[in-house]
Amino acid sequence: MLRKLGRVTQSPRRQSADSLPPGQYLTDKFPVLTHGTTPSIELRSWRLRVFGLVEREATYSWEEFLALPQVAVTRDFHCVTQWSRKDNLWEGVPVKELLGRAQGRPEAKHAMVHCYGGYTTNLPLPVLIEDDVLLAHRHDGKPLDPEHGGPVRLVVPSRYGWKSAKWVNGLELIAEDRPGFWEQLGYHNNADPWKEERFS
Ligand SMILES: Nc1nc2c(c(=O)[nH]1)N[C@H]1C(S)=C(S)[C@@H](COP(=O)(O)O)O[C@H]1N2
Ligand SMILES: [Mo]
Repeated sequence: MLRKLGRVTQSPRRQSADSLPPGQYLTDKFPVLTHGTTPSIELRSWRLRVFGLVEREATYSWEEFLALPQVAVTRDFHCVTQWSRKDNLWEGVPVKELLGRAQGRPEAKHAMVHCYGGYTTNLPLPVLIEDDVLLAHRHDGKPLDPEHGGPVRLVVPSRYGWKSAKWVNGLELIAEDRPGFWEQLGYHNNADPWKEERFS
C-alpha cells in the first residue's frame, strides 16, 4: 500500500532496517560508481522516450515529466562492489506510471533501459512495475547530483546498483530478453542482492 502525502506518495519499507544482504558492508558516504564520464545534460534539451513494443510511444520533456504523478520511497542501495547505503529517499515518477501510459503490447516482456552516454541495462517488466521502482530526480531531499545520475536516473531497490541506470533517456519494451552493458560483460542477468546474484 502507498500512503498519500499530497501529490507525493510514500511506500512502506520492505525489510528491517538492520539487515543487509550477504557480503555487503555499510557506508554512510554515497560513492560514485560510473563506467566512463558524467554526461552534461541541459534540462531544456533533456528528453525521455518510451518506445518499442508499445501502443502509444511517448517522448517527455522535463516539464512534462515533472507534471506526472510523483512518489517518494526510502530504500537501501546495494552495489555489487559490496557497499550498501541505507535509507536513501528517492523522489520521482514510478516506472509503472510511464508504462501504463505507453500501453505495452501483449508480446512485450522485458525492457532495455537506455542512457545518455550509451549505458544500458535490461530488466523484466514485472520488476519494472514494482511500486518502488522510480525514475528519480531527487535524492535525500535535493535535486539529484549529475554524478549520481541527474537529472533523472532509474532506481530499482530490489536489484544490485548497476540495474539503477543513471542519466536515463529511454525505456524500450522488447519481447526477448537482451543483455545490457554489464550483463554482456558477465554480470548476473537478475542481480538480486539477497541471493548474491553478482556474476553469471
Ligand atoms: N549510465 C550509467 N548508469 C549507471 C552506471 C554507469 O556506469 N552508467 N553505474 C551503475 C553502478 S555499477 C552502480 S553501483 C550505480 C551507482 O550509482 P551512484 O554512482 O549514484 O552511487 O549506478 C549504476 N548506474
Ligand atoms: Mo555497482
